[in-house]
Amino acid sequence: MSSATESSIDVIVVGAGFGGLYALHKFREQGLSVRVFEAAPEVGGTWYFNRYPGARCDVESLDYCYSFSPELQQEWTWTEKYATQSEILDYMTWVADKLDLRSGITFNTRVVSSVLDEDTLRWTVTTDSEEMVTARFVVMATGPLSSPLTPDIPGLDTFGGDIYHTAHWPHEGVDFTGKRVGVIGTGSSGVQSIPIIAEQAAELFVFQRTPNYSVPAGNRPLTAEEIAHAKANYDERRRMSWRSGGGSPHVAHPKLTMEATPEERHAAFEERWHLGGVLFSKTFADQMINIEANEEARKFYEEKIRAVIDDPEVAELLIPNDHPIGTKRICTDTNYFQTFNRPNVSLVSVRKTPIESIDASGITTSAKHYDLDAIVLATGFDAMTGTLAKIDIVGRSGRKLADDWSHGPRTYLGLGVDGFPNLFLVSGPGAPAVLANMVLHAEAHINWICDAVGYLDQHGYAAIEATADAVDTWIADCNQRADATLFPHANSWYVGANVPGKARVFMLFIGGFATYLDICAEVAGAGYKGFRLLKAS
Ligand code: N01
Repeated sequence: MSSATESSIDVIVVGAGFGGLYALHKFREQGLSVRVFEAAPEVGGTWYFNRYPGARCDVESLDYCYSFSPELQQEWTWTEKYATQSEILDYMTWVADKLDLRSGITFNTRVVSSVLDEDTLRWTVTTDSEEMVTARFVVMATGPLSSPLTPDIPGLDTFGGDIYHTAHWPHEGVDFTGKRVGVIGTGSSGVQSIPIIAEQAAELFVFQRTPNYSVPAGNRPLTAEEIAHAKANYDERRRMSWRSGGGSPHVAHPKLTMEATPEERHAAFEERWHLGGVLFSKTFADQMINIEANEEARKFYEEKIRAVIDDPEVAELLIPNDHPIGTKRICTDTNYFQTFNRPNVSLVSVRKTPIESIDASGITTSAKHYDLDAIVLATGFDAMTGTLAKIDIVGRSGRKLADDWSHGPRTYLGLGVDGFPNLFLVSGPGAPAVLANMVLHAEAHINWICDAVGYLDQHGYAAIEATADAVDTWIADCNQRADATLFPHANSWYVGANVPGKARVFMLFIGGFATYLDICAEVAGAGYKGFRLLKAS
């Protein structure tokens, strides 16, 4: 690599999404030299790439934004209950400009490797533009859902029309007017984009393998009064979010599901239904633990969905029957099920009639051929570990992170890995991550990492490294907590089931956001219990 340039700094951050942007700001405030590498030409991370029609966040906009700066919180005004991708991206670019973050970010640059020098305990990071930078600390803010999956369907590359992936949507948008469109995939991305595509397309064929639970967002513009009230009470809203199970200011019903009367239960489900979206799975505290409780939620759900689908046979296909409700992330939609009442929309169960191949003119299932002008792949991600696996991360004794994780990711607190001193993960496996509000989660992780770095500096240490024992214990704890819930019953991306050959491991800490934060604080307060603190040699 003769053209490589080399320099040396304190911190390298990979990724300029919510985590990376805050890391840059926070490390700078701490007086450290820091650089961010971002593959995209702009900030935003997942919100830069996932701009398919209908893309919105399923966490309320008033909660899905930075809490660290009261000034930012007061100055920005969200327009809708659930923000669109473009509004979130506007917010992130606004924050980047306001905090002068762009000067610290190298865009259009992908990190290809990160290699530890065991003698100096420094990392050398190499990019696809052949730049090499060494740093004391590397922070992987690479995002849990940033490695899109393209299905291995024979003939996909022979298709004569246009192929789009929801996670790589063209920036100029796509006009499907008059087109015959096929959408493969009915997870959150499919569920959000299908209603909008249906409004444009001449004909839309939805190729569904597994039906998903989806709860209407109940999205609407925020009123001036709501915004004023939220801004006046942000401290309390945030306090509740930090102490919650998922990083939002909503608490479960005070009774357990079966302790409530049928009327109380119905009223509680109805209230959550109107709140909209993913939090339906937290109506009652025991809903994800007790199958009887879960079944109550599922029955309520089924009634709601059957009521809006005209054709009972189509309803039968759209209602999941293979996993407890909430054990895969509940989708958040606007008119998803109603879309199947449209005369130009057909549901194709590829469970019943599998896709066999794609040719120049369309998709062939075991039953028939569908002539198409465009195919949309809403086929998801190699979640949690996919992006990290693409970076050649080499720690002690030449050990590669990807090899160490071949039987499932191994971390301590989702923050550190044994054998990889001074390498930090943001919202990585072993943390609540996607089970919580990802903005607050990223803030919590960056705060913890910055405090740890400050502690090392104050006490004359060169490095911090999770011990193998702490990792083993943490993973065992994560597994034990997961096994006590209904989550492992589903073939979800939480367990890697959507990626052929991926180790089946529940990759998240499911004990709740507040509990997790308490554990992280306790670890730090005890002088970084479970980590080795190393002096420079
Ligand atoms: O991906 P998914 P996603 N043939 O993996 C199907 C977040 N998110 O991008 O279930 C046919 O959920 C696959 O079928 P099956 C959110 O956390 C949030 O939609 O494997 N079908 C499934 O239906 C979410 O959970 C928001 O049988 C194939 C679909 O593709 C996560 O991202 C919005 C197939 C993939 O669904 C991932 O969501 C968007 C094949 N060969 C995303 N391969 C919000 O904030 C795959 N499928 C609202």
